[in-house]
Amino acid sequence: MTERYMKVIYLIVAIVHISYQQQEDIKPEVIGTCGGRYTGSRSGSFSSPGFPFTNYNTTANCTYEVEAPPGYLIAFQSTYMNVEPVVLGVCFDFVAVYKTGNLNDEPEKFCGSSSIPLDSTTGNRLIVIFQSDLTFNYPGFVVTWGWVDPSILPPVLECNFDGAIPLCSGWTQFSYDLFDWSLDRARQAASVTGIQEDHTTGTIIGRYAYITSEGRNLGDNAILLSPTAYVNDGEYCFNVWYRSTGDGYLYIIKVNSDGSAEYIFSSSTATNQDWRVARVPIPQTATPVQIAVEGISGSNSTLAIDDMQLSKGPCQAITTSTVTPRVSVTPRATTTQPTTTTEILTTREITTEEAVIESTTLHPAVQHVLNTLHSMFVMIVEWVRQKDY
Ligand SMILES: [Ca+2]
Ligand SMILES: [Ca+2]
Repeated sequence: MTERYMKVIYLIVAIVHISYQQQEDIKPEVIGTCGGRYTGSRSGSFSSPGFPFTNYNTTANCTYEVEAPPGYLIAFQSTYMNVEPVVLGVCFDFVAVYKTGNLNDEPEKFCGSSSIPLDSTTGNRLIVIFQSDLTFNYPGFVVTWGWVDPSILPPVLECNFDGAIPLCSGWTQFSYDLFDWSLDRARQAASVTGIQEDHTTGTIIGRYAYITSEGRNLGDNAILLSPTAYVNDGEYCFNVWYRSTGDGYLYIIKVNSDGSAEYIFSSSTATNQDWRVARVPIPQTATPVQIAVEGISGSNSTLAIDDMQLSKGPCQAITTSTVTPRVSVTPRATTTQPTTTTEILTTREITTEEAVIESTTLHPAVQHVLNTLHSMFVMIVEWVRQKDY
């Protein structure tokens, strides 16, 4: 038997195996209906007509509506998806998801076997519309949902942007900066950032946070602020993966409980095709701290971040077979002078030249942001403190 012949046999076996698996796939125990309104229970599922016993019918047009009390959000995802596959970019049968609960907004459409990833509504209402055309009926879909009260979620010190709610509990878009980080799935963000996959999952479904210089002025800043963290029981380490092009900046700032801000990491070197990790030691302190991740727009720049984490213990080096240069970071002027040495590491081989972070010569616009930023932190920390009393 030739190698080529073997390959054909192997392919046939593989295809038969895959078809068998598809026939035998386990369907959730949900009885399908054409539409429905769900208001009374905290969680549930709905499914296409005929499910799980028969394929859905032709010309179905079914509206499913979930409503939670005001202030709640609705987390949802598909737990089964087998609808007529996309042909030449068109979903002839489809599941349309209206995250805003408003039929005037553009829905996200799903068909074939591409599942609806874990997501959440923007308000207390979810609308899903299922439509089939005149031909080719398939088993259908199941969507599972649950109410979320964002006000009672405990703050977390790590964030990969991949939960139902992209910005993790306790993290905030700082109010006194000039714009916000965008939080999108890679498949949406890629058209502006060119970054096709997130760091967490390495897929187009995964989310990351990003800024670009498009429509921004040089030096415009966007800040994500962590929840209050207690680092009084030893040294901690803050990690963030980042990827950048052009002339923007990434800064990591430790905000102390007295309102002072220390710039503890800076990067102005484009990583281009690499996700790189910044690992920044957070020394033990008696009073709580917050970590701010600040992106500054250049004249033509993109900056993405993913997998932020504040964890107990000293910063670990990544074990690689390649050189992992240590780089001293010169903090920006006008701030408290930390004596932190930050390790910039990459998982693939890099030259020392690539990894060197230059002490930054700042554009006047950037300098202006810096000069005002410290007082902004004092303001916000004071505000948070007053709110606590
Ligand atoms: Ca069809
Ligand atoms: Ca992610």
